[in-house]
Amino acid sequence: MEVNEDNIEKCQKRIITYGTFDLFHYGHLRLIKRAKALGGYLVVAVSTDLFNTIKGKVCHYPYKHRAQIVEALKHVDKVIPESSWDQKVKDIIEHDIDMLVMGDDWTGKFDHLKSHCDVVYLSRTPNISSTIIKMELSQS
Ligand code: C2G
Repeated sequence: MEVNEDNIEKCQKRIITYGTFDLFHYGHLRLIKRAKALGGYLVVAVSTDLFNTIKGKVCHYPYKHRAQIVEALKHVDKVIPESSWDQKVKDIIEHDIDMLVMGDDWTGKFDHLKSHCDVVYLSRTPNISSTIIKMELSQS
């Protein structure tokens, strides 16, 4: 994006998003692309294997592989581990975040962070999830 007086503010916005990103799919990609489009720098916090246990999520792939896939995306500037529900304020401060972006299945859940940064919920991509993929594969 060419930087000029009209979009300099937008270019510099620093965005963060959080997720498991198991069996990386189109819904994950659309979220990441739209999050990046809201600013100029995107941090993605990928849930660790231990944190997924706390979240009650069973992952097909380990953190190392899930993080490497996210890190390889051209839209992503930095990947950090997400190991607890409570790290978001520290992350926002440490990475100088202007905006937290999540899918709207999380609507309202992170409004308490609005005193630290903007909070935006984007529409979830319908009919795709790691769970649906697993179900479809098990039936094929
Ligand atoms: N997502 C989406 N469309 C889908 C599936 C997921 O937009 N069809 C979004 C989710 O809303 C989320 C991101 O992609 O913003 C990652 O989704 P998951 O990997 O399922 O992450 P989740 O288990 O929701 O973890 O602290 C927050 C949690 O770590 C979020």
